[in-house]
Amino acid sequence: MQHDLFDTRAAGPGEPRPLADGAWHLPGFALEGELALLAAVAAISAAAPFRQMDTPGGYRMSVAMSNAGSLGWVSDAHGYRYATIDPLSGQPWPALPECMLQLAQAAAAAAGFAHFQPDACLVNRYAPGSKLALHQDRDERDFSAPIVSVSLGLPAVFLLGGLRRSDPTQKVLLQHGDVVVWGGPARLRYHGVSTLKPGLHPLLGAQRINLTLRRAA
Ligand code: MD3
Ligand code: FE
Repeated sequence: MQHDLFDTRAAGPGEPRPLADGAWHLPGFALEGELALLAAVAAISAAAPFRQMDTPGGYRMSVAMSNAGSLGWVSDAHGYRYATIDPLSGQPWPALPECMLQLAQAAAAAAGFAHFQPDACLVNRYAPGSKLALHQDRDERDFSAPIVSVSLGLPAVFLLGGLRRSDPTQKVLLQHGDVVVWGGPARLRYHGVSTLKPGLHPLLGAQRINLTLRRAA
């Protein structure tokens, strides 16, 4: 068998790589637990089905979303907010799966953020053609907590901007199993996801799933 010393993907997760001040890319960090994560996503979406939310500006998002944890992010004609109840079911969101909590805490610690206590996991589902416009995540109470993102399925081009919407963006390819920790000065940077290209992932088929673990309250 041929091994490439410089291919961390073949050897499993390597060192966190700095993406920006406060942002750390952990390529392949979620690979070891991928099957547990996929089972957890299936359980979440069975209780709280993926749905395309409406924006206060009157658009329907192309990304379909669900949530786990004591709080879930919702958007409708009235605005964006965190809510304890899934408006679709009238029930609390499913509990944050232990495998997601463990992964998020381990990734945050590897990036230098000790004691990360997420209470929300937003689950985004991209079909080919879906995209996420440039935005800031600022509906959380405490911006000193990082956000941990986990990419599963088809690869996507992630766009990382600056603190102003007009700042230039850099492209980062996020692949199945990649984790990124966004904290400190990176926490309020604008970011988005380019239109997902068609493809078939061996485990997930024609989709990309992104988990973002957050401290919302
Ligand atoms: C940079 N999700 O759910 S994850 C989101 O791939 C979101 O679905 C994207 O943006 C996705 O809000 C990107 C990477 C990410 C998440 C949160 C961030 C990057 C971030 C917060 C601040 C800066
Ligand atoms: Fe975001």
